[in-house]
Amino acid sequence: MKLRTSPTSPYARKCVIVALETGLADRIEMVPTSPFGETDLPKDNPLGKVPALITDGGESLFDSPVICEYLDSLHDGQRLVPASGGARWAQLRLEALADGILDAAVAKRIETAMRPEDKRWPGWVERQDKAVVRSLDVLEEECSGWGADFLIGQIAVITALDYLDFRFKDEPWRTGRPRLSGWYAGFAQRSSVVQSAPRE
Ligand SMILES: N[C@@H](CCC(=O)N[C@@H](CS)C(=O)NCC(=O)O)C(=O)O
Repeated sequence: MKLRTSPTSPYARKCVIVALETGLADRIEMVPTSPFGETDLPKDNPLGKVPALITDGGESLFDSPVICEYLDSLHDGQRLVPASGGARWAQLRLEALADGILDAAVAKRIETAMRPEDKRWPGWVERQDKAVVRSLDVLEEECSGWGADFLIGQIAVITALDYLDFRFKDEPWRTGRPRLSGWYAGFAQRSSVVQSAPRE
């Protein structure tokens, strides 16, 4: 398999963490791809985004939740995406919330770091900020119930929190969120998390 990925993409990082957690990393060749540079990425993902996975059968899969669930179907260990029941919906909901934080943070990053200054829209950045704050507050309320779980939802959460540290380190998400900070500290040194840390 091949994973088209960029070392700063948090969505691709979710897939890398899943690959490491499930023991599949050795079966995946990483193909560095810059979605904003000159690239043939659309042949594997018409949306022009990373990550994209090319399976051993030559098919391409895209969108990190789809890739993560596909990888999770290839091993015999504990499922990171529960197959059914309440546990499945709880994990998919948590993944969606964390991915939504990423969507808002990435939109803000594009607006503030890439869009020409005279074309920026402060109201749009404010809207993304509010979405991030509301979602972090929900995580603060809910994280005490996660126990020792490190499933797809928690993988997405740690990826989102690390992305905030990586791109917005002057806007500390830990302030006023002691439980989420404690949860993060407990998992940040996990091998798959350390190995997949974003690199500029
Ligand atoms: N929903 C997608 C989002 C992927 C995404 O937005 N990736 C960014 C890199 S972090 C990208 O390739 N952006 C290029 C673009 O939006 O054109 C996923 O979960 O895989």
